[in-house]
Amino acid sequence: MKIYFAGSIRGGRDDKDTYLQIINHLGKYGKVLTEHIGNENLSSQGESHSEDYIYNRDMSWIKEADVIVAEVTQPSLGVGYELGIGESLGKKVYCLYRPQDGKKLSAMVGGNKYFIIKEYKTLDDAKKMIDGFFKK
Ligand code: 6IA
Repeated sequence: MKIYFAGSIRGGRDDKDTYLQIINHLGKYGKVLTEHIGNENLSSQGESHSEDYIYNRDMSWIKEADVIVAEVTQPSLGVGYELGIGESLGKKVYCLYRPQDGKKLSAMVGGNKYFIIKEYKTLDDAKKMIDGFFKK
């Protein structure tokens, strides 16, 4: 099982610890192609590769992936784009969202019935949701 995990980079790195924990948990179910997203040293400037290298590598990983799992709490253009590509390629797309006061998930994600969207409060909840998804 190849898993493409998507999480904000230039959109902001506030949730990087959560990404790391989710990535580690996803590792129980398959190979996470995008382990670098949880890297605590990866800043909002991203990796030190060229932009086109990153774009082409990520696009080929999405094509290769069996499933896309995204943490969508921190709004990110890149994550939104990846979700849309995942849908157009017919990939399963599973989104985890942590509701926050005064903020709302983009309607282009929240309103799209193609995506499986799960709201969580704690990391333990998120892990249980992931278990439920992969054990089906
Ligand atoms: O718009 P964002 O940067 O928040 O988009 C984040 C999403 O796009 C992640 O899910 C990644 O899969 C992908 N992505 C975007 N930028 C990068 C990146 N470096 N490195 C790895 N994945 C990325 C960005 C820039 C760097 C050359 C300085």
